[in-house]
Amino acid sequence: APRRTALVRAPGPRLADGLVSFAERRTVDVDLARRQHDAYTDALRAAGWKVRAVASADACPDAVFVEDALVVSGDVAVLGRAAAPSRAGEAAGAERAARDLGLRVERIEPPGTLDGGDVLQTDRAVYVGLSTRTNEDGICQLARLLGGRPVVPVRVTGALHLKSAVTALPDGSLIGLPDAVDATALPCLRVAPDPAGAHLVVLGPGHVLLAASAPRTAARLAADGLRVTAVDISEFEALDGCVTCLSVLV
Ligand code: CIR
Repeated sequence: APRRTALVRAPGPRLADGLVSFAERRTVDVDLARRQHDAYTDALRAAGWKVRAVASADACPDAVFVEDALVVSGDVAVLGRAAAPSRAGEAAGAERAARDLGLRVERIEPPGTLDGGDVLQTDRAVYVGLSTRTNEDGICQLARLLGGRPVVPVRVTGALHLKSAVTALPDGSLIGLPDAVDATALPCLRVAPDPAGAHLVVLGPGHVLLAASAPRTAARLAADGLRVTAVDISEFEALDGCVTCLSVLV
């Protein structure tokens, strides 16, 4: 039976010190971020997901972006390897959470680096961003560990991670910002009408979670017949985060 567990990690006390490479640096309101995180997990619960907390990593400001620490495919959890030194301490809690779920744990070894935010899984393929965070060696290791699933590297130039620019709809088709990536590797990429992008989480059949910053995309997807839940994640977007990075759906 499919598990329906969402792993999340609550924002830590140092959230406002998180890394910023693309967003314009501004002060992060940590209390507001906590409320936004609560609303995000409420949306997951309302869609039927059992929310489980990953142990906190309070020394790591970016630990809330839990999807970067592990990639789950079937019964395997691959622990990422952070290129950003300040994020190295996030792996231990992610590993414990994966073991608690009964997953087989594998890891990306040096010199490989890989953030889960670069790993976009569809039924057809696993697209992996070649980014400032994920290198070729990390992609090759992931391909071996996922044993036989087709892995397609995608160069990412205009975003932090592949999934900050491109995600998949419930039918597996791709949507996002073609100018932020090498779109030649991405078949039939639908252009998201919101300049901020349109990363989304598939909550269930025909149901997607979108950031409130993508209202035009939300309207179009609703017109297509999808059920759209929108959440305001402004304080995470200020730290280059998006809806995908706040959870790992197992
Ligand atoms: C970082 O730069 O690592 C964090 N401030 C943001 C990580 C966002 N993660 C994601 O999109 N998967």
